Amino acid sequence: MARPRIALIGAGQIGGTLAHLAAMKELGDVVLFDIAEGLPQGKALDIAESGPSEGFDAALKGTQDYADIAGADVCIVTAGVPRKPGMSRDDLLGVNLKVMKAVGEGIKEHAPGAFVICITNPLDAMVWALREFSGLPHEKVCGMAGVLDSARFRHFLSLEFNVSMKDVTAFVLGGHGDTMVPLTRYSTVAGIPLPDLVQMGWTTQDKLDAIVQRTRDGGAEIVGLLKSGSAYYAPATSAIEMAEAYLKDQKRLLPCAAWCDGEYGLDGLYVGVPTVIGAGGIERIVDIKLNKDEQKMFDNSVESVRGLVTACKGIDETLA
Ligand code: A3D
Repeated sequence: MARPRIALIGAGQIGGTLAHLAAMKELGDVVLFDIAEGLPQGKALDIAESGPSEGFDAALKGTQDYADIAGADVCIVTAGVPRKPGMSRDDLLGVNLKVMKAVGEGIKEHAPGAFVICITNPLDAMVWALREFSGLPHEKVCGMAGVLDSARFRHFLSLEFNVSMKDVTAFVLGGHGDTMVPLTRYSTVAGIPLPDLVQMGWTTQDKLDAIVQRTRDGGAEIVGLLKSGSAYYAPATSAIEMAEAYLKDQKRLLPCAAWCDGEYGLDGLYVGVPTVIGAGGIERIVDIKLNKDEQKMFDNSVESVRGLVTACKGIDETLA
C-alpha cells in the first residue's frame, strides 16, 4: 500500500517542525509548500538528510507549485504571518485572510479529498474562511488550538501538583485566544477533578485561577520571550496528534475548532469544542452541558469569533 501523503502549506517555523515530526513518526510522505523560493526545498532536503541517522522511511519534497500537493490525505496550513510582541492574534486578520484565499483555492483544485487542519491565526476565523474558500465538507476542515491550549494547561497543572503530565487531563472550550474557556471541573489528575483537588488542599483556588490565566496568555508568554515569531514546537506537535488520529482512524477525543451547527446552541460557526477525530474527519462533537458561569464565558468567546467572521466578510465580498 502506498504511504499516505501529507501536504504542509507554509514551511516556516511550524511547517518545518511539522515536516520533521511527520517524517520521524513515519506518518507518510511529506510535501512542503511555501511561496518563499528555496525555503521548502531547503527544509525538505535538510530533514531528508536526518533520515539515515533517525532511520525513517519518508520522502520529502519542497515546492512552490500547488500541483505537487495532488492527492494529499492531510493538509496542515500554517501559511501566513505570525504575531510580533505587542500584537494580538486578531491583528493578523487582513493579511492572513488573503493567504487563506490562495491556500483554499489551491486545496480545492489539487487536494479536495484531504483532511485539512488550519493553524494560521486568528484561528477560528481563518478556519472558517479556509473552509469557505476551499468548499470542502465541514467535517474535513478543522483548526488546531484546543490540543495546544489544553497541553499548556496540563503542563502548568503537572508543575503545580508535581505529578506526571501523563496523568493530568484538561478540557478547554471556545475560541483560541484571550476568551478561551478552560473548564476546571472537567480537568483532572487521574480522574480527580480540579475543584476536588482544591478541597483536598493540593492547591488553592487563587493558584488555580492564576494557572487558568497563564494558559489563556500561553501564546503571548512565548511571543514575549522569543521577541520575533511565536510558538512552534508545541503547536506542531498538537497538529501532528490530530493528523495521526485521522490517518490511523484512532477515534481520539481531541478539542479542536470544529463546525458547530446545532451543537452548543450554535447555528453554524467554527469554535473550539471537544470532538472525535477518526477516518471520517470530525466524526462527532461532544456536546456537554455547561453551567451558568461556563455558558457566560463560552458566549463571550463565541461573540468574539463571530465578530472576526463578520470582519472577514467585510474585507472579502465573496465571503459575504
Ligand atoms: P512563519 O515561520 O512566519 O511561517 C509562515 C510561512 O508562511 C512563511 O514561511 C511564509 O513564507 C509562508 N507564507 C506566507 N504567505 C503564503 C502563501 N500565500 N502561501 C504559502 N505560504 C505562505 O510562521 P509560523 O510557522 O511560526 O506560524 C504560522 C501561523 O501559525 C501564524 O499565523 C501564527 O500566528 C499561527 N500560530 C497558531 C497557533 C495556534 O495555536 C492556532 C500557534 C502558533 C502559531
